[in-house]
Amino acid sequence: MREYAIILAADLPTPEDVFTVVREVGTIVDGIKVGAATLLQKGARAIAEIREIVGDRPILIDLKIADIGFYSSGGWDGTNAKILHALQGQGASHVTVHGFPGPVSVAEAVASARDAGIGVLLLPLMSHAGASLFFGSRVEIATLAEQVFEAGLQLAFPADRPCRDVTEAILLMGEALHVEGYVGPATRPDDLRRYRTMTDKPIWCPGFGRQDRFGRSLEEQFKEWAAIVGPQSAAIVGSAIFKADDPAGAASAIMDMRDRAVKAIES
Ligand code: 3DU
Repeated sequence: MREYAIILAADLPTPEDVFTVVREVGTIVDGIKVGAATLLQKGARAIAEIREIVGDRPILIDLKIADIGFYSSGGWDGTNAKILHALQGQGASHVTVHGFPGPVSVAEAVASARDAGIGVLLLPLMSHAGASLFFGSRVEIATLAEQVFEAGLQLAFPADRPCRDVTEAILLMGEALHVEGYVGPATRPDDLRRYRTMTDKPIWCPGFGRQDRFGRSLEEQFKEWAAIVGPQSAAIVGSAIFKADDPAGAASAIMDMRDRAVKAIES
């Protein structure tokens, strides 16, 4: 995948609207994010149809999977495995998975996604207002280690790394379980900095434009995002592209903003 990728969140009300914008913008941007609403309406075949338009660009399926993991002698047999099995062979490259259901749920998602040839992006925090209410709750590293042990998993955590809250516990779990990357809020630059102290993996960031709460322009947001997360990253952009009068023009302008932000870092 391209460094500093721009991913279109194709969150439109009908599959027809989704395909109109993907045809218009899908080869300008670096990848597409497909939501649960589109899959509910059109079925998993929507992924194959988008794949035909965008070639080998990444397609992220944003299901935010948060169900049980269950391991028996026959292997992983919880609901997460069933969801990921249903995605296998459809053309998805990445899927989003929640971390708060705990290590067994995430371990099942990572193992099942790997079997399906799909990369897991874990969510340690979200971009919307109020998201830190629960994600910011205190968790001690000893509690995390105890729960992992009780679940029968063998995971190694860095001995010198304290854990402050749910967000950090999910990041520690993601590193120990070898997820492919994370979703991180472009609306919370301080938290993105915190992610970068804990992982070198790709961070895919939603929250550009309408979700910004600092009064930054899109250009300023891209500059800050690129400087914090570095090349192993993606910006997930939805309404700033598809709600524009000219989505193709808006997408091209955003690609230019990204290029200027990267240039500013490199110069
Ligand atoms: O605000 P936008 O229109 O650019 O859309 C953002 C997209 O990113 C949307 O699909 C939403 O479901 C997703 N997302 C977040 O906004 C925040 C998260 O923490 C995770 C995903």
